[in-house]
Amino acid sequence: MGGGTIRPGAGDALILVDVQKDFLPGGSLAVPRGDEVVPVLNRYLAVFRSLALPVVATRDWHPPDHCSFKARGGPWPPHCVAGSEGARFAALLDLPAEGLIVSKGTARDKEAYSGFEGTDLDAWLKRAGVARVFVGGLATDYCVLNSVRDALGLGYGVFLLRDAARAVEAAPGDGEHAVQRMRRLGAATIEFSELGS
Ligand code: VGL
Ligand code: ZN
Repeated sequence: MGGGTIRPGAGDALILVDVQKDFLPGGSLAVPRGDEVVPVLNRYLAVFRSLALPVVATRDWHPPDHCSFKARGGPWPPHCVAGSEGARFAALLDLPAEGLIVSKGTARDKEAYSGFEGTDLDAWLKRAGVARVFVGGLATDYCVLNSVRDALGLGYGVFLLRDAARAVEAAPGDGEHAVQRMRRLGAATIEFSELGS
């Protein structure tokens, strides 16, 4: 595999953020080139699975009248309504059956960009002995950024999977700014070729 220097091992977990149909091309809140993260995340998934390391998939899981939707004065078109087709994970994502699924943004009147917000993700990771998290998915400038920020604040080491994240870019440069912010906060950025095995 890679000739890199970062070797996932005991205490590491992979977190896939919101790799859901509504965030892919054709979806109601499509992230430009969002589909490109799927094959790359599958490579990371294969590594973590081969090492029997924990995998977590977060999902946006909104009620039909969520406060982030335009009809309620929010910034977004309706997306990832709980139980809908658009809320399903990308069909080609090789999610392990034993992985943890974390639903967020489930309360009608509360936005939650971070997978840690209003969920038991932190407790689950701590129980599993996780100290470092490898984070990729959608979108770099929203849910990835907020999840990485919270992970760092909670004391985890964080690797942002730069080749497995894409940004909404509501304003041009938002994705790059988010990456810089995550770096300033203490995240390391890696790509698959840097992973040792
Ligand atoms: C997200 C916008 C609205 C995300 C979720 O997953 O990054 N972005 N809801
Ligand atoms: Zn949302």
